[in-house]
Amino acid sequence: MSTAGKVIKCKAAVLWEIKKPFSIEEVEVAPPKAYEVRIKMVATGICRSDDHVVNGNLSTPLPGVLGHEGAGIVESIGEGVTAVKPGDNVIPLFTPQCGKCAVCKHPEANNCVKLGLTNPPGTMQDGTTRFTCKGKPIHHFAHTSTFSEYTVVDEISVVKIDAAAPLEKVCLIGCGFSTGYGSAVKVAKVTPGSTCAVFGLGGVGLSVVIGCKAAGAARIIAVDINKDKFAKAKELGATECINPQDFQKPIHEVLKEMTGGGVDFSFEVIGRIDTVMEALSCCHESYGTSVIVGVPPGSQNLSVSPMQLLTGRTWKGAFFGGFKSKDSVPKLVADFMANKFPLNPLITHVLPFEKINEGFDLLRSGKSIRTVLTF
Ligand code: COD
Ligand code: ZN
Ligand code: ZN
Repeated sequence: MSTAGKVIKCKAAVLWEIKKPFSIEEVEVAPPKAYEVRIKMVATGICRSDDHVVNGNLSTPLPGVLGHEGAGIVESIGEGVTAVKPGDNVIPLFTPQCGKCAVCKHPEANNCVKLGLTNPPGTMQDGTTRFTCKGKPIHHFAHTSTFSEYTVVDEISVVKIDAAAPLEKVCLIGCGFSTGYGSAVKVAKVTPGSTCAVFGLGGVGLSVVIGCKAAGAARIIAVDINKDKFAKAKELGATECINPQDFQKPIHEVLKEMTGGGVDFSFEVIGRIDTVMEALSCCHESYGTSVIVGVPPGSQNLSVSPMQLLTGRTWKGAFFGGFKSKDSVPKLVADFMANKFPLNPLITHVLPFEKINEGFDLLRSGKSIRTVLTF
């Protein structure tokens, strides 16, 4: 029996308030309105940014359905939708691509004006929500809300991918992989033979390592305070691994000594003010490029001497690896299918969706890279 046009009752992980576990609840998911798409989720990864919402470091209206790294199948579409049809395999896009704004029309930029980063409304584009639980409206998160058996997204926040792609793997292309890989190949534009330093070896940082290797870097120095991450980093292309806690002096000095003056490209993939500064300082003062990938909590600001840049450094940052989401995600899926990069090593755990809190515990304890929840 078709569910199109009807309210669907299903399970979702609702975060009622910060610093509390997710509750698996029965929610009602309204049919998609015009230019909206309802998706049956098949798999979703757990990203640190979801945890930043739980611990209060990233603000979004609650109660809400989090999750932004998913893949699924279109269940039904609203009026006017042309980009996808029921039955299509899709990836929801936390960075939309409206195609009409000045950013979307710019050949390089990807931060579509519809992203609404600074003050996320927690709703669909029309200002209302499609989730209800116990009679209360439940907010959306990051245009995606993948921690639900069904979700509704705006047409600008979803893209069709190869029907043959394994959704329980390519869900990582919805965030962690693309964010890291693109930071290396698209934002920094790592060059063959170069030396790179990657701070933070979570799912995103390891994807930076994959990107540096794909771009032909000769040295990839991986930096993390958890040495258990080093074996995987080496497997994916890191040539050296260092733990800042093993040194008396600041790690940027260590890196400068290791590289005769500084690295060509550095990446901060942790989300801390101190490591953003270390990453900037470790790249060569005359020609180094440092890329900010992580976002430090709340309203923390940096204090930096202009001399750091006047000598010739470049300092950059981007969401979603600088990729225009609708244009790039299907291509990245095709590249994965063509074995141009691996995703399997990033997936350390697979759990049924109901065990979502266990998945977050694995991330918090540093035991997982990516847990994929399956529906
Ligand atoms: N020095 C070195 N390494 C450290 C330090 C430190 N002081 N502190 C932590 N680390 C290591 C941890 O041991 C861990 O291995 C790694 O840093 C972080 O990995 P994860 O698994 O916690 O995180 P990821 O890879 O899932 O995500 C990292 C981000 C930087 C993307 C995330 O934390 C973030 O800042 N998100 C906000 C940016 C954003 O919203 N992006 C868009 C959606 S993700
Ligand atoms: Zn993410
Ligand atoms: Zn746009």
